[in-house]
Amino acid sequence: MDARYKTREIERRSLDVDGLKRSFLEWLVYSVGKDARAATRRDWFHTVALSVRDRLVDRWMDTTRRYYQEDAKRVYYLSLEFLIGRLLTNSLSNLGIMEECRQALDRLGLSMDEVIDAEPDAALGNGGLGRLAACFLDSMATQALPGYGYGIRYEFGLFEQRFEHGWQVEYPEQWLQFGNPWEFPRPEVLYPVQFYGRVEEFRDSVGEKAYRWVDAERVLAMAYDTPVVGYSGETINTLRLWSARATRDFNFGHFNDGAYMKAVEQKVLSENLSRVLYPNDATETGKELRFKQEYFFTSASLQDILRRFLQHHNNFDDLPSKAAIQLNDTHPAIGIAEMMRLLVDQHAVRWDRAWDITRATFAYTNHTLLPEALEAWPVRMVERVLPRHMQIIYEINARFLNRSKARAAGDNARLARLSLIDERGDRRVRMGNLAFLGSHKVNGVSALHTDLMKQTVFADFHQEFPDRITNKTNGITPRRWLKQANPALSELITSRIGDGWIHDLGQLTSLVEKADDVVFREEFRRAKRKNKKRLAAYIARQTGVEVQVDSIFDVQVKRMHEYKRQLLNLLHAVALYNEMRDNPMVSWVPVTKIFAGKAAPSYHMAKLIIKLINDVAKVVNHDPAVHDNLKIVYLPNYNVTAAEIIMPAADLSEQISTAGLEASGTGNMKLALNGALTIGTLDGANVEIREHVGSDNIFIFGLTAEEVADLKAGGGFNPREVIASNPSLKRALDMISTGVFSPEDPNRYHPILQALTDGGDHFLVTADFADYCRAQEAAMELYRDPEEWTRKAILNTANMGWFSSDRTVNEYAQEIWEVKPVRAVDDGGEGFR
Ligand code: OX2
Repeated sequence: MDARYKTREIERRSLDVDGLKRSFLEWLVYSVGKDARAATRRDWFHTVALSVRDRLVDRWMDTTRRYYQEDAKRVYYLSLEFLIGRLLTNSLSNLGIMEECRQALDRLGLSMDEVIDAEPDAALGNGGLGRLAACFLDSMATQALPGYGYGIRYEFGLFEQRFEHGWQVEYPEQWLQFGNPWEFPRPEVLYPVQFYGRVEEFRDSVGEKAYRWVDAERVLAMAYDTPVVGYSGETINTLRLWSARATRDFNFGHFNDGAYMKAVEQKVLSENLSRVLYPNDATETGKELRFKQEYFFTSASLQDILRRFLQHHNNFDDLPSKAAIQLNDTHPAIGIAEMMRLLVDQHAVRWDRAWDITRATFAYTNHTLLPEALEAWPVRMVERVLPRHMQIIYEINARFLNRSKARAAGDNARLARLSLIDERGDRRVRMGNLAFLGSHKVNGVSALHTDLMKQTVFADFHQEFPDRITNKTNGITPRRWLKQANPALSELITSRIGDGWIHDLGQLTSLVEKADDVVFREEFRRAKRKNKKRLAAYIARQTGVEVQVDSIFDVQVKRMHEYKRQLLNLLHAVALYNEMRDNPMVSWVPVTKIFAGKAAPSYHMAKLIIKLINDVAKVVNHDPAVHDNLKIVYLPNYNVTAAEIIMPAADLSEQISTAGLEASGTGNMKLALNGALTIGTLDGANVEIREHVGSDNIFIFGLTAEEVADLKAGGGFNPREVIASNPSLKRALDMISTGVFSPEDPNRYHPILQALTDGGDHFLVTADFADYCRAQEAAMELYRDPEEWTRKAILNTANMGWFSSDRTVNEYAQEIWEVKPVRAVDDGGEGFR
């Protein structure tokens, strides 16, 4: 071997400080093309990322080879969203070379924090659903499960949120502008995806009726691969994202008739498919481009999955024992029809067999019961965009309804509900029903949500298929959400119980007894305080507001949505503001209300609530009468990177959705794991958090899901009466409606007041207000006793181990996917730690 190549080879693998430093310098010069004097922070980030990437590639290829050689059963996680965030700290930390890297940079006179800060935040998702997908990737790799993520490589991720005069304004998020050092373009991994055209019927070789999809437009899907580093670096899985490329099969007719430019233009437009992430969280837009995105990435992924399968097999009967396909919500549900098309039309598999194979391969996760989020595409559009799929959906439906008819015994209403087609109004394809029918397992994301699925949206399907619905309560990765985000607490924990918790979070229960240890409590408080200082500095930088580190950091960070009830939190803030002004002699517990979260650009009510929070903040933060005992801040542009600073610093975690409407929540888990006490309703995973941390260590308030359902069934309630009987609520609402917070436009908030009164207060803000205030008072009272507060905070951290996404992913692996870990054979200690 060439000697020079050999030294590079060694350098490439070396994980010590000198080796890292040498490789940084080499990368800077030979790949980034700068010398150390001219290099910017961004150049250094690229340099470091590329050097780290070098150290992944061998392990990555080993992993892929291992799966291939063992012909392991793979899991394919199909998701329109992966909310990844930054990857540098994640890679360094999972490889165990964080300190070495810091020192190597130090020797070059560089600050590691600045290098880390130069990485853009990959926001290829909206919120919980996309972040869950990213946590699952981490957990699959950590547990050596052969898991692949499949999605879209959006050129523009979730918009950047800025505030202009307190209003949310959206800016494009150009995360790829300076290149992405983590991805490997695969120009040779290219699949055609078709749209439009028509279906032709013909007779196959044995004289049976068959169909072909002709005259369609074609787009190409090109793969970009990102390595997914598991903890310890033993297993490195793949996230494969598709980018749209125009085909080059020009119609030569166009050249002759002078329409060349038009033809090219058309081709260029086809690349819009992977241009931008739709910015709606748990609501659908019903746009054709969105439907095409869904089919685009699903079709490319299935073609890729079948290609991989066919390398080893020629009998599709084996597919379910070699591939599990998980549908992250209904976004990839068209995959059911696509799999049928690929099997029946392209591989000549008989319908019944194809259906059994499809169902045994697919599983579907439902993430919400909100009616506005249940996808239903107009039949006319599906027919036009995917004519063959529409036929296939009709065929699936006909066979299913035929079978069910016998059991339904003339109950036509029931058959209408089971149908894949909603016949009311303009006919629509119900993607949830398609996903349910085409899957062998269907799961909810918390115990309560799964029960409600059985009772509500999927009640009829649950009767038809009583074994199909199963619960898989969400989880979060402890690597990113404790080890990386909260070094202060991580180090404290490791100093007492070792570092086994990083891959086995249940070990945190050993901390339970430490809750009674004064010294440990003191250290726990010190770690929290350090994190609060870091957040206070961040708040000052982002908003200019100075907050007291000793105040309660009362945190509500999540998408802005009426059902999440940021408005309830804000009304409490106004009530508290009034009380503080009325009673200046009382020694108030200082409170900092911290909000963050984006609103969908077309969700006017959500944007108005953001403006209201900013308006109230302006008044309260400048009022000398409250003596700085109350501050309100709205942090702009909430994303994974911001969450990593916020979660570790919170004292109080706001999880206050109208019961029955938040499927699970995962921010609730991140906050409690980092030692925040939850104030929340019995909704989503809050119910299970209470079971784990103990009802003494959580503030529960409000109507239960059952009470909410009964209230609605009984015709609702009268919010005006509730308001009239609660002076503090009435006063807060009066102030908002008379323009105390918006003197320049006193009527600005009438839509909000309208919704709370004549609108019927759909989300029960007024109904839960009094009990919420009671719970807030209890929290403030407890905060006066730091020892007792800390004891409860420790018990939260100690008992949150069950909420690791390792546990969640294991449940999926065993009960839905039937996949097993594929571990590396011992490499004689040469590999990563
Ligand atoms: C979210 C749900 O709203 C949230 O409760 C859940 O924790 C998260 O998914 C992960 O399961 N879009 N986002 C969600 O649902 C949909 C649809």
